[in-house]
Amino acid sequence: MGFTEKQESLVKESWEVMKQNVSELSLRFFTLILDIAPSAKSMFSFLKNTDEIPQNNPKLKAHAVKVFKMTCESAIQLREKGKVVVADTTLKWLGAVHLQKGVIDPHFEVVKEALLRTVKEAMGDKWSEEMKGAWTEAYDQLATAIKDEIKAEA
Ligand code: HEM
Ligand code: ISQ
Repeated sequence: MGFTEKQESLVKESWEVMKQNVSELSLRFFTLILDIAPSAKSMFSFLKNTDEIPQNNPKLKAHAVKVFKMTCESAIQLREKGKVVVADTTLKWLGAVHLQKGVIDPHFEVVKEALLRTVKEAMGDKWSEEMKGAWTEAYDQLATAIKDEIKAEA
């Protein structure tokens, strides 16, 4: 529960580093999702009719960046407001999108694993158990909010 100042700074710090390399990391993040759960591929509209993960797909990049950013920003809001808040959109809308795409609870574990591995690879020496804990907490809070919304709308 909760999100400490230290955790917030760890998430912010890693996001600052990852920002510089966001195209590559977005692709890596998505590749990891499909490595862990190949069947998830068919859910993504931007991958329909392609056999491979497009190496330079602007839609894929934009989506993946949003997910990264949202996790980071909602972590910050979590400290400031004490609840999950997402920018540009609403949790209701996020719930609706994921419900419609057939996203279920176990998928969230897949995305979590892929996210943590992406951050780990990106941070290299700076990666620590504490940083892992911070990203885990940030992601779990956001994931729980989306899952609750999916359940409310289903
Ligand atoms: C769409 C975020 C978890 C699959 C989206 C969109 C956002 C988002 C922002 C809308 C993208 C856009 O229209 O620009 C998140 C966040 C997650 C999460 C923050 C976790 C905290 C998941 C999981 C899955 C998933 C677990 C299942 C593997 C999808 C799919 C779409 C989508 C299939 C629709 C993409 C399309 O074809 O247009 N997600 N997502 N998401 N998400 Fe997630
Ligand atoms: C949407 N939701 C979750 C994860 C994603 C990764 C890449 C592109 C879109 C995504």
